[in-house]
Amino acid sequence: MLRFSSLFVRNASSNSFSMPRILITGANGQLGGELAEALRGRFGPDAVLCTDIRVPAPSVQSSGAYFRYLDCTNKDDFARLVVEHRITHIVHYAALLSAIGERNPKEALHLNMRGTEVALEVAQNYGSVIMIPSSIAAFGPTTPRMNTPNITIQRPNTIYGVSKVYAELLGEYYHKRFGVDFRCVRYPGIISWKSAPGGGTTDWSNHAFFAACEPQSAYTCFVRPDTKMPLMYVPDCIKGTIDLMLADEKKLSCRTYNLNALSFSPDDLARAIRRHVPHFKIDYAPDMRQAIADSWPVSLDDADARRDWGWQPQYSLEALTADMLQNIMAQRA
Ligand code: AKB
Repeated sequence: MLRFSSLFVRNASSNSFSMPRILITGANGQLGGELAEALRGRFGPDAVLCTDIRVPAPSVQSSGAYFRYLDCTNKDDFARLVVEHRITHIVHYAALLSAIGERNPKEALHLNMRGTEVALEVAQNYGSVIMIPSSIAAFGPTTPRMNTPNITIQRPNTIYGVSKVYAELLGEYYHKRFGVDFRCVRYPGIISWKSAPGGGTTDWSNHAFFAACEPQSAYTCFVRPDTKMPLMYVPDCIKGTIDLMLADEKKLSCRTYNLNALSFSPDDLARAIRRHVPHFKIDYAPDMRQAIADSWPVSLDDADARRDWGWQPQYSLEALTADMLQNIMAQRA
């Protein structure tokens, strides 16, 4: 049954849409619910269709967005939703992340690669704008680690990283060869309180906050204290995603953009948390995720995103820490 009520009109001459209608795959992950909420706030209650293979996550339910089951590797099912809901924009989040991907490389290979191929095919067939976020995982041990350029060496050594390089290159190929409006941002680790991340190497940055709010206020971190990584608070991530999704195509000098915000280590974060929770304790038991973290950049050069579509993160480590702790405590009260 068609649930969306507002009319979608594509302006063929400018390739713009009077009323975006957005389908999100993998919406039950860390970011889908928050993105859906922000998009509904901007474009109205009918603007967003969340999809996943699992029952709707609490953040998706509380966003109020419509929800449909979708295995994004199934092209017919994907196309049917795009047609029935007159989708103008696809945000393709469904993927197995870095750490969980290493535990299930074949599953990651199928979901991440095939999901990307299907999403691009559907976008081509139905003229949707397609946003496929990439990641710092698309870089590897031979990439320059400080202020990593937008165009540089990309030889990742995780299956997730390989699949993200594939998504970047395939999306750019579909853009050049078939005119698909493909857009991509390389996310750093994202910190959020409404939904937890699942299976990433940057997850320590979220876990530490939730552990700090437990009565014993102690956390055992799976990477070393000095492991500095690129990180970002979720409001900046959502804003950057929407800004690129809606940016005037004429202003885009490329299709894949680095996004930088903060770089900090578990030790830096522990000190920031202790300003609010003085008895917070952290100890360290590095595991296989250390090697992944060591192969990724420390910071990214995002000058292209700043110049082309005005990217500018808002949150400092201090502001993020205060906001995270306040929200987690309020959620538990
Ligand atoms: C991960 O750690 O795998 C993700 C990412 C950086 O893409 N958070």
